[in-house]
Amino acid sequence: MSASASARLNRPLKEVDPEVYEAIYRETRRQADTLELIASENFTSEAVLEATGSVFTNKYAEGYPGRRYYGGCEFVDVVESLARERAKKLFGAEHANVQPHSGTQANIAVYETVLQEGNPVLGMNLTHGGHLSHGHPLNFSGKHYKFIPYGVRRDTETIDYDEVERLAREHQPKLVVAGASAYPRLIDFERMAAIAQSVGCPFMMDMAHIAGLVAAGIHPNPVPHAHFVTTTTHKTLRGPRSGLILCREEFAKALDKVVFPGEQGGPLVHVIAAKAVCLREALQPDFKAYQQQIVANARRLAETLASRGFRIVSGGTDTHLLLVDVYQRGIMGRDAEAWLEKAGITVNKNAIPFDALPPLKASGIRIGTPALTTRGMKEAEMERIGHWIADALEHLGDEALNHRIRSQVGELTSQFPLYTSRLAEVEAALRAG
Ligand code: DSN
Repeated sequence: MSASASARLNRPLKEVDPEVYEAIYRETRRQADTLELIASENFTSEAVLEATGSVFTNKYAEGYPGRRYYGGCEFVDVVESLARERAKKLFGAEHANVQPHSGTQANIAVYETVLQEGNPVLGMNLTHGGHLSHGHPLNFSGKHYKFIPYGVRRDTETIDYDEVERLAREHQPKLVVAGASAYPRLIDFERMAAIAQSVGCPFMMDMAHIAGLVAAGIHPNPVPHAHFVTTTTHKTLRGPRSGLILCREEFAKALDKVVFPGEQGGPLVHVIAAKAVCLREALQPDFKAYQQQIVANARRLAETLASRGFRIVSGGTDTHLLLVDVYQRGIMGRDAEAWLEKAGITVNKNAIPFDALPPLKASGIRIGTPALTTRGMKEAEMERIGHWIADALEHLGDEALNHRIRSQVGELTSQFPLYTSRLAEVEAALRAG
């Protein structure tokens, strides 16, 4: 390489693009200095970040290991095979496809594998905790298939399996989909599989939120019960932002063909490498302790908020997340989210079952513990945070109090440092000008 080409390739980001460099720095600071309680977020390891930022981003690799449409894929094959084998081992699956770029793309791939346009499908109602890609009318899923939504019971706020059974009998679906993005309770996989079987269709479980809990064996595993299991890899599983699909061998060929060439071109090999890393991390013994702590933390947070008079949807949690009915205290989810953000506490507004408010206002907030548990926080910290949330919401508009909570949040986050070497490096560079 000529000296000038080498100089061009090796210029650091802060010189090439100071605006992006600064945004990355500020985002790293934001993540480190606030309390991240968005249930679907987490902090990946430096190892995962390193793989995500690797030279595999340069590589085209359409096809699958050993059958590519490009030369130079021998090391791509290594990382994709590692990711596939680790995913199979971790979840006890017969087949894994690690190429989907996201959970939604993983779901679309399953739909395309087993459904024809317009087929009836059962999926959980978004407003009861489901996901956009489980049949929302504005989403691909709702536009191309006839999704029939099921939900939770009014009294228990847990899935109404009798309703699922009744809807299955009535609509004879070609696929039953389970899984949720705001449901704090265990899902009865056996019952859902039996319902699908009773009408002769496959059962798909989207375990995006709970994949880490499942991997650690502290949540029932859907794989023995479901024909397809989809997931994202960046939530409780703590990997890069991406997706994957597990399925039974009988569907492997058809599914692979739908993912490529059916719906994707070149896979994101750098992200597949990072998925391999996170799956290896999830196979280590300490991952189980981490996942157990996530659940213990969510429970303590729920208990603390309940002790302050906040209604917890379904009365508590079995998982990493809880839904708080803030509107019962006269506060819209939208306002709670904004006010807590000012105090350095990041949550998201969320519809609660049978919500009287539209989704952009929402009666609830969703709170999750995967990210703070990654930082090493335990029950004692959850109790403090629960009281700060209650204090802030009980005194909505009290700027002085919110400011005091923000300072205490800052003190707490500094005791649980995050991405310190990254921050130190950038801060040294900024000081040096
Ligand atoms: N948007 C994600 C969540 O926050 O749950 C699901 O895709």
